[in-house]
Amino acid sequence: MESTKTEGFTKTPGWLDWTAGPSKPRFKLPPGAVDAHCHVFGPGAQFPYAPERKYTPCDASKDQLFALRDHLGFDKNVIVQATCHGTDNRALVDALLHAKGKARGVATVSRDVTDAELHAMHAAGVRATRFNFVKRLADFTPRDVLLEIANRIAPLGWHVVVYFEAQDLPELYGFFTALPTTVVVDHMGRPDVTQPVDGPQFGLFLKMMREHGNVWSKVSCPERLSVNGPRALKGEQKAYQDVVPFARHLVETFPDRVLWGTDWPHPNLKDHMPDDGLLVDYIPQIATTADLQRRLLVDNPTRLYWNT
Ligand code: 0GY
Repeated sequence: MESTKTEGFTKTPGWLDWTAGPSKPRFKLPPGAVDAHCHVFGPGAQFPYAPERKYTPCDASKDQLFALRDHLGFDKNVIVQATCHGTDNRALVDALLHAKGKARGVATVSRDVTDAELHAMHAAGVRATRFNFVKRLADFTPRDVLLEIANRIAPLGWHVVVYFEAQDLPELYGFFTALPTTVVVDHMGRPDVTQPVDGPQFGLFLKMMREHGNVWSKVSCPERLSVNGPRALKGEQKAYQDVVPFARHLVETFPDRVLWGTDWPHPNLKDHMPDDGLLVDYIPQIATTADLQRRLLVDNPTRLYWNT
């Protein structure tokens, strides 16, 4: 696998490219394991980045993603539309159509998407739409528009994936818990891991999961949430120790509503680019038994994304 350039576009200054030649994980993934959060970027020459994007990444193609999948030992991918492609889902759909049934997708759609477009995306393997509330990544969309979209996609059996910062959850809580579909939260709602697991911030997230059985969480992105991550990377068993209690608590409390993904090619990381092999080796720290690992990596994503 080779890291790439971005043909025809100028990368955001300071952009960290994904790691070429990741290590082989020591942790052997169970058969049928799904990387349930990853992206494709372009290639920009074929699938141009959206004019409204907030960053320009390095290219990360479907073939490079599939090579990573095989190298790490995953069976399948859930590819999530990244904000650098806006509501133009062509790169995502192209990847799905070339995945031989081994990928499903999370698209981003606007209110003027047609029923025919939704059905075509469904046929390609899209099973969800993503609402992004992270202000550095996406412009504000009114809640009534998002609700309208949720009501359009619900009859297809799709769900909604949401991405937000923990400090915004109090304001978003009512909206999330009124959505008519399953709601999957990216990266545990981005907790501040210097605060306690049983403190008020993560407590609100736990309350949402406890009281709303349709809410799921990705226990992904320790490299994004960790404060001491880069240093911890030197000892793989201890990698991202400060994030472990949060993810492990979710896996053990809600074993049937958690998902895990690499987040390859890791957009917008500032300090370090993780070795995806070491990220896989983080999994047994948060899912400590074979049963929890199978639910997290196989049963849950298969039920959510491959049931139709
Ligand atoms: C992630 C995280 C990020 C980016 C996006 O769609 C995106 O651009 O989700 C981020 O910058 O935190 O899940 O890939």
